[in-house]
Amino acid sequence: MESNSTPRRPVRTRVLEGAVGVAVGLGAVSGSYAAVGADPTFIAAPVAGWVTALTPDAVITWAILTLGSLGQSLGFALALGVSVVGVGVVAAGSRALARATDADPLVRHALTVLAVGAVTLVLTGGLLSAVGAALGAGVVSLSAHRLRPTAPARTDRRGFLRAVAAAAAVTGAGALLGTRSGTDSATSDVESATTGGDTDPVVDDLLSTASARTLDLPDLDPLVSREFYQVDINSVDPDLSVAAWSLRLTGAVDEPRAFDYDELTSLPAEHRFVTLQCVGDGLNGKKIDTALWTGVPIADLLPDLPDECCVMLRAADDYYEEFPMGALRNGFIAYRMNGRPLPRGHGYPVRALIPGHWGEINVKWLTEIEVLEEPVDGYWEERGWHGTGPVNTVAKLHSVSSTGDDGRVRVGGHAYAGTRGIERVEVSTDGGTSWAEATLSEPLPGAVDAQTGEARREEAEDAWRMWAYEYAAADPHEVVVRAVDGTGQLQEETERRAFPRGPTGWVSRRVDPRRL
Ligand SMILES: Nc1nc2c(c(=O)[nH]1)N[C@H]1C(S)=C(S)[C@@H](COP(=O)(O)O)O[C@H]1N2
Ligand SMILES: [Mo]
Repeated sequence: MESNSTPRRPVRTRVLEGAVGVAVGLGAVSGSYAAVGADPTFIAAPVAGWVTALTPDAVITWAILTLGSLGQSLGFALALGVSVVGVGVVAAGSRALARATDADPLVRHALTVLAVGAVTLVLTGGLLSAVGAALGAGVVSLSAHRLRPTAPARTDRRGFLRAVAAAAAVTGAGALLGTRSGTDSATSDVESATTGGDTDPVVDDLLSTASARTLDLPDLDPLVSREFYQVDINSVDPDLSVAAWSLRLTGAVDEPRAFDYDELTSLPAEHRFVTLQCVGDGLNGKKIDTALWTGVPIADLLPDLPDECCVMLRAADDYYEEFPMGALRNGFIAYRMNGRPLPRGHGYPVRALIPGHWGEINVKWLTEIEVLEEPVDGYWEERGWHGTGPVNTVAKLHSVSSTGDDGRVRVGGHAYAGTRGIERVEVSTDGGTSWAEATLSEPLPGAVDAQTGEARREEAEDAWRMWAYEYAAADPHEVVVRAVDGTGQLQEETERRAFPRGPTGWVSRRVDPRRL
């Protein structure tokens, strides 16, 4: 037996013990994942929150612009690593403590398991997650150090190898179990909405109209996106229950109020096609999509909003965005998407849709509408963005193909100008010297009363259109596109990057007809 009077332990032993600690950490993180899946109580979720909070804003902005969703994955990978090492240090520390007190092998394990469980519980507030972490840690710790009373307290190479094997096994099992339990409650797939069989005939009708008005070009999303982009500040999204959810009206109001989910959904509902675009989108990027949303207009939910300058929307992920009251008055509170409950990643159970404005104020997991007397900065504005305003006008170019007829080229894409609408799209096939008008898809239908199916507007007030243009060309040339919005204003030509007010410029692309 060792005692605490033995001051020096061989370096090799200490290295092996540290490595076993990390393996125990891996077991704990995997155990937590096996128990709760991609849930906010998964141990890496709060750690990811700190990683984001401690990362300088300039780095976050750079990551959004240059790495896109890869940046988010890297951030989460870093959080996983920090969690593994952090729990590993706790495990190794508790073991060292047990050794110093000459505890017997069973007590040493128990102390490690308890320490890991307690730390996980404190970090996540999730009992199930803590139990999973403790079990995962226990399995690895037991593999490294056998329970026999005669077992040496020292970690040897064979113990270390057993720990690595156990950690690998627990990680594999965790990945399998956790991924199964952590799947989204709903999906934004239009396919599954339309083939679900239990969908609303009014919704079916609107989605069929959208598909009939879609211009059929290769590589292009239809008018209702097949997959909707997702951008938010979370590595693990909130997982809210309808029963516990409520929407509070607070701040500069005569009387604060709250609505629960039943109250909200018992109000007359409306279906609306709405496009969202992220202010961090690339000029010809794809962080722009359209869906059919069901919900309640703010004007029906809160007809008597006070005459203050602004509002702050707050959400369950501690996200907050401020913008003018006028924009909220035209807003919409959505709880269904393409005929299905709002998917978790898009704000389940309820999100805001603010016509014509950048995605960032379309707050997901919405819990509070705070009326303000003075403007203040929201989450992204505190980080240098100015993303609360109306979107810029843009025509994207995502489809270039040969029509099949010799020497004929067809180009196309989507065009969007928020509530200003698209008047026309112009295409140049000579680098911007001469321009021709593209064909536009018919506008999507306007808002529809969900009960009666009656139209409340003729055309969607905040949705993209598709454009297409066909021409003859034999030699390489440069295609440029630009949109004119519903007020007659031409899309801004000066190229500017997304930060801080959204990208501007005309999309152009070199086309070689011989390579199509
Ligand atoms: N609660 C919450 N709402 C949010 C965000 C967020 O991080 N948290 N991100 C915003 C941003 S920047 C955009 S572009 C849109 C994206 O909506 P989507 O993920 O449904 O496409 O959500 C907005 N709403
Ligand atoms: Mo965004």
